[in-house]
Amino acid sequence: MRTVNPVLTDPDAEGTSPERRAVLQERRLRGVVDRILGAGGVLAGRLRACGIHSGRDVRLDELHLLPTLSKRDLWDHYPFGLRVVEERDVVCVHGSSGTGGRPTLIPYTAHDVDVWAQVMARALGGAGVSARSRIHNAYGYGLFTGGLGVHHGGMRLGATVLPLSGGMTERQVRLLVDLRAEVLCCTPSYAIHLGEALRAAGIGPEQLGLRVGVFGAEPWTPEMRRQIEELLGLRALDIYGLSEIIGPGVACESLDSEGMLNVAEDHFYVEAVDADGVPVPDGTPGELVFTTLTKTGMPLIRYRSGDVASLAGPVAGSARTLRRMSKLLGRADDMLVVRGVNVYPTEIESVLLADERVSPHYLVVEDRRVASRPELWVAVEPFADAVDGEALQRELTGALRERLGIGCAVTVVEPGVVPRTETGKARRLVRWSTGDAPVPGIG
Ligand code: DLL
Repeated sequence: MRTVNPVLTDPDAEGTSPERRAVLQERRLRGVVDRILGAGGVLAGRLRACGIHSGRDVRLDELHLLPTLSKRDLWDHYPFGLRVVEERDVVCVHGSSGTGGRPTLIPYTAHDVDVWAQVMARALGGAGVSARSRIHNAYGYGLFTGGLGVHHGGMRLGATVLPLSGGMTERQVRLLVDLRAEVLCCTPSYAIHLGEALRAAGIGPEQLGLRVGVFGAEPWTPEMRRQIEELLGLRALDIYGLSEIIGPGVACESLDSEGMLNVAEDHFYVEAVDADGVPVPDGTPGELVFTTLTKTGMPLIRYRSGDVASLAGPVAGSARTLRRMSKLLGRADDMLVVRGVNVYPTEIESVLLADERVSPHYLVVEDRRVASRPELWVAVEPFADAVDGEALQRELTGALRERLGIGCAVTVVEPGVVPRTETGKARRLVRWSTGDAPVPGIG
């Protein structure tokens, strides 16, 4: 296979040898442990309980022996109980609305924002973005880290950021045509929404200047990638992150990373672990656990992300030496158990969108109205009204049984029936225990 020689935005960080990086990681790990202990809060108490009284007591190759933190710890100490700096050192707060209406808030220092800008600049640089590029940024601006994360990184690169935020699709269509941005940043579901709006307005990809898209914040499959690339005429790359760690830029696919995402592991040390928290070998899916090596506002040691992916080394022979993670398989808590078979919604998406007739508007419904007999429903919208719904239903049911081993009830619904998101993250999975069907026509 041809080796691409990438242009690295930050060659010292992205291209150093793994051995030298490990030395840096360990030094930074000791530094962050000292900062946490010095602050003397909840996190310091946890470390002391494990016999750690100084940064010198930790080693990178023994990090996996420390206990993990999870979202529960953030909720228990809401809003800022895990902060390790004085309030006056906090320059902004981000977070996510979270599930069950419980927000997670993250305090950032100026140093944290600087690290964020750095990793986002690298991520965009790996997608071929340069000081000459225009970035159409349709990630939401707000507490959500998508909008401002891309904004910081784009500005750091010297590119021109167009801060569209989410929504007001008509205006976005207009500006995509008028300003001919080369780079589109938004959630993959909004990329589809924009693409469909462009198509409805009779605007083809050739009338746009788009070359590359950096899409993330929600799960999406290679099949969805194909649809986005076709709709918008660009190369679609995946970006991953979570506000607890920094936001987007924790990991990002580059033009040369062969479908996996380069982890900014000089700032965020990554492990993939099994259900007991024990690291799994490269190539085996596990829950991603992150340790922030340079954060100062709210550093986290061994934070369980809930996200499932596998890890790998760099592409052989590449100048980029960072470890990589696969596209996300799903969230540990999104795993569905259908009559004994474990399956993630993304695996269902792969089967659905491999069928040319199926649009990316679908919803998986886990029907738990009878707790002892959970059922799985999949509502799909075809691209056109003219599709033979019954045949499609039969064939998709067969494909899901054959490829994933699951029996579920596929329902083909009218175009426009599956709820859309104009802003924010698409909802692909609904758990249904009482009340009306989440989509008409199922149940
Ligand atoms: O979603 C940060 C982000 C913004 C990433 C823009 C990429 C682009 P949160 O709102 O805190 O942060 O949500 C984090 O979203 O734990 C994953 O479950 C999911 N997620 C993020 N990126 C991806 C991705 C931002 N590329 C949670 N693929 C994470 C799948 C993703 N899921």
